[in-house]
Amino acid sequence: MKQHSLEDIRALYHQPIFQLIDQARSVHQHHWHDNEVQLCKLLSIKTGGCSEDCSYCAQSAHHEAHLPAGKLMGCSEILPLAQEAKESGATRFCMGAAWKGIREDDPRFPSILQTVREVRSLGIEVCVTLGSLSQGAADQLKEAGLTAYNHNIDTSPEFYPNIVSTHSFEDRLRTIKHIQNAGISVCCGGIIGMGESEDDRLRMLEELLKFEPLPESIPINCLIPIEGTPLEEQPPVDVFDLVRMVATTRILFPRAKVRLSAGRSEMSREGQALCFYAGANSIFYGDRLLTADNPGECEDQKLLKDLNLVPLAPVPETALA
Ligand code: SAM
Ligand code: DTB
Ligand code: SF4
Repeated sequence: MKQHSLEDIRALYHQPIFQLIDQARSVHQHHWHDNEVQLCKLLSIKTGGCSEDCSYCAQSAHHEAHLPAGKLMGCSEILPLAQEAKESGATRFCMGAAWKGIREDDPRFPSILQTVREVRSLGIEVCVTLGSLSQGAADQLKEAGLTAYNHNIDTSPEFYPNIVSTHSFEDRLRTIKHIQNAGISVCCGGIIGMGESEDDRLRMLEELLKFEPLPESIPINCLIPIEGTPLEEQPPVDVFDLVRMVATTRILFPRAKVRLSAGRSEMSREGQALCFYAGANSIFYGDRLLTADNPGECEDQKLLKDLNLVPLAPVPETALA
């Protein structure tokens, strides 16, 4: 496969924007049905009280206006919500926990495994994001039928210490290795708008290109500035910077789902349409992300309909087995 240097990535990103979008569109059309968008439903199964100090996060116990720690939701509470998500047209159910991480000997782990097994048996893709994972935990999640694990690198390795001090970029890579070793698809991307430079954004893509195998999905989040966090005053991301980021990601990762993630509530319909045109083919669907607002289902259904986009089918049962 062709190797891309940082210089190449910069050249891609900085070309005239219509040229960049044309190139991304052509890659997208070559690899995907260009009218399909995956709808993923998110659920926070354990909210708040997190030991980590990620400066963007509403769930960190380090910040002034942090959310109180909740308890882990049980399988019987989660299952009807997953069923509802499926009925509403979502083809992936993603569950997030505000944890530093989890090990296979944690007393809460069996409940997670049961939830993964049962949600999976609904015939919907299952993704979890639980923080760092030991190899044993990753292997057991695979066995339970997990489709993908979300663990973002969030930014460049150089900028990472500016946003988190309680774990390192290398810790993130170690967990990703465990997921890959277990044979689980990796969902990994980042956030733009935290005060990082353009080069930090591109360095993040360069790091993702080193993954073996490459990420199956790449969430591009725009920072949602949360009151009471150190990043509360960050200015919004310029929509054309986001479009450039989406298009560059599409070109570099032709087979990945590029997920237009946090921040859509603050985006115009036109801005989102341009992101779909430039190669984004997945969204979080439903009026809530983990703790923050997201456009409601009606609004998204209308947007998809107006753009003649249709939901992407889940990967077939046989491919998940
Ligand atoms: N605790 C786990 C972890 O850190 O991997 C899982 C949950 S964490 C909330 C998942 C991801 O959500 C983060 O890596 C980050 O990319 C994204 N995220 C969290 N807060 C955000 C915010 N305010 N704006 C945009 N993205 C955010
Ligand atoms: C990802 O990259 N974005 C989602 C999902 N993975 C877990 C989370 C976005 C969180 C936005 C802030 C909140 O809801 O608290
Ligand atoms: Fe905790 Fe994840 Fe939020 Fe960091 S991003 S504070 S690890 S929930």
